[in-house]
Amino acid sequence: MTMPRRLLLVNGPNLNLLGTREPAVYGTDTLADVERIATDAAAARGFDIRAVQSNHEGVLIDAIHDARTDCAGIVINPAGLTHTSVVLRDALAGVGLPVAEVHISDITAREPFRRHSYVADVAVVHVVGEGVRGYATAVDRLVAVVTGTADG
Ligand code: DHK
Repeated sequence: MTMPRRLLLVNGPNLNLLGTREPAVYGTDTLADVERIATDAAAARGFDIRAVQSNHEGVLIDAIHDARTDCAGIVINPAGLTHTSVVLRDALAGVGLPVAEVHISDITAREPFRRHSYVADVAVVHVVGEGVRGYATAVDRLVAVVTGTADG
């Protein structure tokens, strides 16, 4: 089967509030802005994006499972589930697609409980602290991985 030129973009709990949520931490761009940034970055490389955001872990897991059939990789900001969710991590590991983990803020420089990510070691790309532009970075680097053009 030829590789699908599609990425799944997953945004976790509370990211629907982007734009008004703690703007000093997350900025004023909205979830729609984030999805457009990722879509534009993907389109520049001949990929499209299927975007999902949910405040419900099971919805995110179902979307990750569905990606097996028609996506080449997954860009995910698991939000607070980063620091709590074994089941989300297991879903990502289970589908076996390359994963890019992105965080708007620098999770290494905030409260200690944000420093651990259950997703980090199942992701091949990690982007933190670049604001919403980090989604474009994550798309660029994940496309390089899935197309075999990453320089390691
Ligand atoms: C978003 C969240 O909602 C937090 O729970 C994470 C992440 C950080 C972000 O920076 O995008 O700790």
